[in-house]
Amino acid sequence: MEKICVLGLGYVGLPTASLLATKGYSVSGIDVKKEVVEQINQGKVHIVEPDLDVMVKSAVQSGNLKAYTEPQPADIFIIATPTPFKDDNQPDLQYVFSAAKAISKVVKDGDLIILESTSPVGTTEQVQKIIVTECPQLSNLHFCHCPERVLPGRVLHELIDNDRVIGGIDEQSTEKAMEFYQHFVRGELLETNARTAELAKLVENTSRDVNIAFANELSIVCDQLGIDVWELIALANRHPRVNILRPGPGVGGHCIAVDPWFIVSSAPDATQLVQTARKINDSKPNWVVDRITDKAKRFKDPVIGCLGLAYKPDIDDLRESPALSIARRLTAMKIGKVIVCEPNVTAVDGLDLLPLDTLLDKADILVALVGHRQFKRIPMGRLEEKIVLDTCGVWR
Ligand code: SAJ
Repeated sequence: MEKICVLGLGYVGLPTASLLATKGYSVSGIDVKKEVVEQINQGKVHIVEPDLDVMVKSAVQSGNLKAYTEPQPADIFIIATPTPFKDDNQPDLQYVFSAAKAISKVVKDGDLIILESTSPVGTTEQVQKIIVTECPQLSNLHFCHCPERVLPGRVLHELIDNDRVIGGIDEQSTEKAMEFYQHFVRGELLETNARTAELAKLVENTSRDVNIAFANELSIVCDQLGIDVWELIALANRHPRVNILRPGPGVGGHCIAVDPWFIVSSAPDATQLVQTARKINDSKPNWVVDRITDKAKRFKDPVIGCLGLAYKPDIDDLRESPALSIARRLTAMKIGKVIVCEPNVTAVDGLDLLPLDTLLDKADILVALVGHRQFKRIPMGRLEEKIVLDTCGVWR
């Protein structure tokens, strides 16, 4: 069976490496962080994902998965390093490019290099250029983009069951990658070229961003016109070909708020809609803070209770969370006492976290920021005599 080398042992790389190891492949997992490598070699995990601990442990115990800080020779290399963006909204590809450089040291003729990291159009070709320049003696290398599409919290299930887009830089590369993925993916494998595969992934998340921006804009329109946005959307969605998404306090997480910028950076003049959607979603937390400030003016010393900090319901992930940024801004503004309930997190620096019951007793103004299931169960009687601002439709 082929040897696999997975570069980047994060939310995508580690589940992929351990899944392949349990399927019988001999897998080396590479990470630049020494402590991550040591932990994995002891069969332990450094990220929270259902059932991943069990899979990594059995992969390591079977001898099929071993972690290193430097790439090992293999037949197939999978790059799953992060692709963040810089302050000027330009993609930061340094981790992908350094993975490509590292692969150059061990790659041989016949090998397949797969880029799974979400990347701007043309990145797979750039990876090819780096490796071919470093290894002029090699003449038969294959390159492919196969974007990851997994939802945090369901990664192990979605790695197997999702359909996958597979785009090689030439037909032979696509064929080789198709043959590999068919060993462990139950979903359909969809053949294309590398540039289309790159844009397809970006477009999936951008489509959501644009549609959420529309819902967010509607919530502002409705606020001005005195119309209930939830009732409005429910009515409009009864049309058989309309499906408006849900407004919220903004868009968080590390994908949907990032990927549209990768399209903008490649085609700045042709992406007015995408850029406007980003601006609308990024400015929604400000709008929420302004609404709360207005309401706080009615009190001398208001207690503002924030419900939720995570970037979406029923998870503990605070990355790029609009709820967290709203709670922090309100605290810094000192317009009253800010208290917070986040059932999935024990403590957050600089914020006063309280149990739900205590928060409900104390708050004059109640701001629902995340639709956690605990909040949905709050009896309506507990909301009486409070000013309630439901930014995400918890009780709808
Ligand atoms: N949100 C709304 N209104 C909605 C839906 C979502 O305001 O109607 C907000 C959420 O509250 C959250 C943000 O958008 O702040 C993003 O949440 P999400 O659940 O839509 O997406 P992520 O970022 O957790 O995961 C996405 C997934 N992409 C899609 O659903 C198209 C996942 O499949 C991708 O693999 C992942 O991004 C990624 O890595 O790109």
